[in-house]
Amino acid sequence: MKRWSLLVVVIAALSAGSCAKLTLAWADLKPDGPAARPEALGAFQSQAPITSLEEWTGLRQPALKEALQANIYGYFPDSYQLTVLDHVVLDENAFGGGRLEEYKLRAQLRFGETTSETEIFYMDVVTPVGAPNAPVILIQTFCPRWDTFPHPAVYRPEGAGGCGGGPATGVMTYVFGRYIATPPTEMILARGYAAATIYPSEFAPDRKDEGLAALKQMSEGLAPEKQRWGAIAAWAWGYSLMIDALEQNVETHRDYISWGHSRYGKSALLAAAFDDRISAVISHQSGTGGASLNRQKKGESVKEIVDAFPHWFAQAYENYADGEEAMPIDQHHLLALIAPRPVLLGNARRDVWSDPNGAFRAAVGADPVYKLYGAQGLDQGRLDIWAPGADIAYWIRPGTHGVVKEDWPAFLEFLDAHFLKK
Ligand code: GTR
Repeated sequence: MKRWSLLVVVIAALSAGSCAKLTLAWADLKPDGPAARPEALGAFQSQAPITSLEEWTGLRQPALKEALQANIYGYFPDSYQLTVLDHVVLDENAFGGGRLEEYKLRAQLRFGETTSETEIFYMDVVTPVGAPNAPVILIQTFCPRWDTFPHPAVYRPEGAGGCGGGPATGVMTYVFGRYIATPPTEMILARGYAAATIYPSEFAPDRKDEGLAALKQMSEGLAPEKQRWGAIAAWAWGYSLMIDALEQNVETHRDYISWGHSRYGKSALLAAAFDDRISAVISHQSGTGGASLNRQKKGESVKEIVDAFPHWFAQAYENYADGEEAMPIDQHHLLALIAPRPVLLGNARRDVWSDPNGAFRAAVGADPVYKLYGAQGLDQGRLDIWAPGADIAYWIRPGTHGVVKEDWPAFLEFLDAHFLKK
């Protein structure tokens, strides 16, 4: 596909939701709306309230994971195996001080008795020179990886377009911010972090028909059709695959941070909830199906998201379109499963479509689980008190949906507060 036509597709996809539906509304900076239900540590299904950490990890965590899969995201594979088909160093000194490597990957997965495999996909990793064990920020975005890490050695198929480049980059960044397609890799490296990226559409396409077909092909052995995984779950699994690739032949433990904006903010949270190897999460403007509560929300409803993106979630989520009150779980449970690990929830005041208040209410709802671990949890009573060292750090800035110039400095401040002290 030519660059301009791909750009049109990307902008149309993005505009279909948040951008076109931006209102002139502002998120209230005071917490607003009812508390998250059911309480994270309260009675749940047939379970009595949780009174100890043992009960939380032994009983409640598995019940919540089951409920999230059954009602919202669909099921992860029963088992899987990643194969590194190739691994090469592309440049010993890229982006002003990073070792750039490329991995060629494929995963075999099993649902029930049926095995399948993904398409081949690629991962690029840039690590600060001389710091092979630096914490790694795992990045997934809307853009092919040659846009995430623009470097002549990063594989770009003949004639392939992308999100950016030339005037197209100008349009994208004007609408969605300086870092929408390309993160500040030099800044990330200079602060002592490595970064890895995949373009998850390579194995779970972010397009309705192709996406649904690929998701089905990969999970053919799953019996209940309505609980087949959606792309958000497949992308979340993609974060685990990235770690698997990075862990091969490595003996030292590294910290991994799942990073995602918007739809990938949803999957970055889900990845951490299901994969303990993720040490922290940066989930920016994740909205519905991410950090924002389903019940009594402002912005995008369950009906709006499942109508616009039928390939993102399990069909079971559609049961709650115009019926959010009937949901047995809500998004504070997703955040609670990440406890006690640090999570940053990024928001913007004019991005009411993503419901900053609903995300704050979810953070308040997850907080008792952090406290159960003896962690500090949320350390702010309003949306606009930035506490990067808190375990649930809630960031809100002026402006709209996108990744703008003040976002990455805030993300790195959060990481420094949690990882430099180690
Ligand atoms: C929108 C969608 C949001 C958010 C966003 C994005 O269209 O309504 O839930 O995920 O896309 O990913 O940019």
